[in-house]
Amino acid sequence: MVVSSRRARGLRPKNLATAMFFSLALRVVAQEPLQTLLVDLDHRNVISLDGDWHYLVDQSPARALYTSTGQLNDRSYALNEHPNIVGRHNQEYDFSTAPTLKVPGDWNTQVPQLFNYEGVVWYQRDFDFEPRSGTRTFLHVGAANYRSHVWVNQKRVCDHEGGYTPFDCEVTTVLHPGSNFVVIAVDATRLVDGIPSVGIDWFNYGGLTRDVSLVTVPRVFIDDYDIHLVHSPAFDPQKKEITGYVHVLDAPAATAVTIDIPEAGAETTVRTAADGTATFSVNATSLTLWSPESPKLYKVHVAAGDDSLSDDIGFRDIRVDGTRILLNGKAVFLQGANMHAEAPVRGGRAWSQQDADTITGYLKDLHANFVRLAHYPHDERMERAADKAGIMVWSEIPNWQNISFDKPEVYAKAAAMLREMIRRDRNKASVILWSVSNETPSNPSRTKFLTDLANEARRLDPTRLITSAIIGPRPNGLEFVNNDPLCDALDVIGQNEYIGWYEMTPEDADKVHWTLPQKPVVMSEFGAEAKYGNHGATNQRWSEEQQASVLEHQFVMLRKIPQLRGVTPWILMDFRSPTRNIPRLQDGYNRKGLISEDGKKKLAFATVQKAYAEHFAGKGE
Ligand code: GCB
Repeated sequence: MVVSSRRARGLRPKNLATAMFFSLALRVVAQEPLQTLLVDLDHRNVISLDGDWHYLVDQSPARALYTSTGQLNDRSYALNEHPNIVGRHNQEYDFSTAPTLKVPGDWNTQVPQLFNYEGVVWYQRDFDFEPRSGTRTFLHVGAANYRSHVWVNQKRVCDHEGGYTPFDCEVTTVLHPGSNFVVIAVDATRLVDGIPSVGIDWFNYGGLTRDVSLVTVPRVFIDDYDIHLVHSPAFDPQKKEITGYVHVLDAPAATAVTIDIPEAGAETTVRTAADGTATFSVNATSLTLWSPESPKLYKVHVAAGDDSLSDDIGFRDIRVDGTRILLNGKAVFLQGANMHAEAPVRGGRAWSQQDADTITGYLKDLHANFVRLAHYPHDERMERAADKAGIMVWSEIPNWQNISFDKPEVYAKAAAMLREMIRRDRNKASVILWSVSNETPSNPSRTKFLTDLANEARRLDPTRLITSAIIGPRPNGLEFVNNDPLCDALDVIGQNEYIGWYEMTPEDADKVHWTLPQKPVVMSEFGAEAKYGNHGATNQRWSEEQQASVLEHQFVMLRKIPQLRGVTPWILMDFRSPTRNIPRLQDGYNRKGLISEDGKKKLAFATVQKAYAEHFAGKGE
């Protein structure tokens, strides 16, 4: 979500008490509706700003970022002035001689002293630029965790809250020919009213964690589109119609927009309405639908005025029929795994093509056709890789466990993150599920918050299914009954449980009985921890044998759930979590991975692999 800097600058506290209040208020920035967000950035010609950035650490209370009265300070490091060694001594920072961090990348795994650092880091780099008349330029940040404040040539161009979605800052009027500079303050401080909130079971990697680039577009340009297979009330395999919209920002009414998909024999030209949107529908005479068996992607060309771009898009139909999930009209069972955006082997936040390819490779090896990207949107390369590999995706916003559900401003943040996630990924065939939350405690304000969010997701994208991972309630003996009212708002129920690890014995699973809503259910988390190489009996905690045994018993239980349509064990790979501190067993990692963080497969990998190869985990109908 991009937040107006005017709003932040407008705060005028009078005394220290008010200053404290405003300082807190700044941490709960009021949200604006989504501002420009360029889609398909990875297919545009950009000037990459990846590479070495100078950095300075601004330890709490972040005296360079905030003034003594709690306002955001536009006149400190943001000015990027150099120290006055000879004359009056008033600048005690200098980016040009400061050390560097690689962008993209978290700061935690690059600088040992910053490993546990969760405050503010200032980034700076110079770049050359030649403005072209009749164009607009945006600074695009793929993701920065958690809040960002961006200045270009000393002028604040935007502020953003949210660690896992992209944002664009318009910089057209602040750039000049020749050398320019950008300063970004990234604040990874956890916030009670943030999303996620303060308590999380993953590593709070800070920094410019995804690509940063400059993108120049014509003055009137394509900022958004949605190009999908027609979603009629009933799926008709003969109806090969592609439909959607293209939005052209600042387009005069009746601007011509062309959508061309040569390989599908589909081409049409339509005209924008007054709001810049051009809706279209075109018959695609020859169209192979996207599926895990045949992940066909088509080159799609979109053009309007002086702007044009291409994308690789798959076309498929996903819907629910009673308790079944239908992909292109056929019942499908989702065999998957959870995954955090953690880089295999290298460690740290995942962002590279190699990271995405390695993770996709693990999933293919597992015979998976599905992945739950927990608990926040991952790097776009991951969805692109899933599109190509034929892996269906559950994508989630970080409404994790305890969130300030009673606060309208927090709802605004969640809604903005949802919109940013959907906008970035709505043209990816692999994405079939939007998840609004994970394991939130049931109460009226939470249920209203998440129901509203689910409805918002459905309004924005009626072609996909809406889900959430539900936890509890506590079992009554061997009876597990899900009567969470949030389920009414969902198309597919995600159900988490840890029988055999946090509760009961692994064998108890064989006798457990589930009562679940009459909707398709994905068992979205289950599993146990094991340290790779730690061998022992099946009843020995932390052994690979026990982890495998827990999963075997899980499959016995899962097969008996009539409406089970998918499984995603927790989790594909061990991941860093600062709260997991048992020496020698955890050492800062959640060890429920089927694979260790350095890429070694535990016995449980083979257990799941076999279940998937034999389609033992469950059936599509
Ligand atoms: C859960 C959470 C997940 C944790 C996992 C665990 O229920 O959804 O984020 O990491 O359990 O390992 O405890």
